[in-house]
Amino acid sequence: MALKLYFSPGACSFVPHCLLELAGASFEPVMIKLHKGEHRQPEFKAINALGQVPVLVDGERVLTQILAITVYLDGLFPQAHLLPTDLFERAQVLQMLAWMNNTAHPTFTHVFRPSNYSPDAHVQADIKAHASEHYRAHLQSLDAFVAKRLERGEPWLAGEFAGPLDAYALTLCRWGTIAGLEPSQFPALWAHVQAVAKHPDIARAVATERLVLNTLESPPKT
Ligand SMILES: N[C@@H](CCC(=O)N[C@@H](CS)C(=O)NCC(=O)O)C(=O)O
Repeated sequence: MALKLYFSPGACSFVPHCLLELAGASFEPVMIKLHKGEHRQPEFKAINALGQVPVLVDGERVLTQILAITVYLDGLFPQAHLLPTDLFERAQVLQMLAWMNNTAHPTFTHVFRPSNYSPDAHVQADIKAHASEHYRAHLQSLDAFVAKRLERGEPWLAGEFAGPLDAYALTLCRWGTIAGLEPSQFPALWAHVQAVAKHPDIARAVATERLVLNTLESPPKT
């Protein structure tokens, strides 16, 4: 199997990166440096016209979007239990994954890259301030979600097996620190993120991407 993952350290591509590690997949990680604009180069745009990571390549097949990649990897590696097999539980995990991907994530993009939304520096400052408050509220919701899920006595957000929700929770919490949000204000989330980073498979992805969980303690790596 010739799997390739186009990723950028610290970006949302961390989620499929963790899934590949959790699945024990043999894959080639291909680093795209977003801060150097490599995602806007014609070579990369020929692979993903949207100019975004992650991109999963399986031989001749090219797949983008974290939700789609998650479902695909779950099908390729059923032994890894990346998604629950019970239909309703599976839909619930995808429901939360969709919220992370289509609500929390784009809010952070407004904080991190307000220039995507206006060329005017004053407007950008307003966008950033407003989105930061929204992002704090999203992390509070995520904190409540984590606390509720872990109340069930299972170690990971989908139950017995670590998966996409755990990896995305780590990413969103880490991005919070880039937005200036001290992670200890989200106690259940922050405790879980630290446990997620210690999962032996996820720890490999953390090491490859050289991620610091709380960037307020050292310079951010985006
Ligand atoms: N909904 C997309 C989001 C992808 C995305 O926003 N990727 C970011 C990195 S976290 C990116 O490549 N940004 C570069 C850009 O949009 O210019 C997915 O699930 O893959």
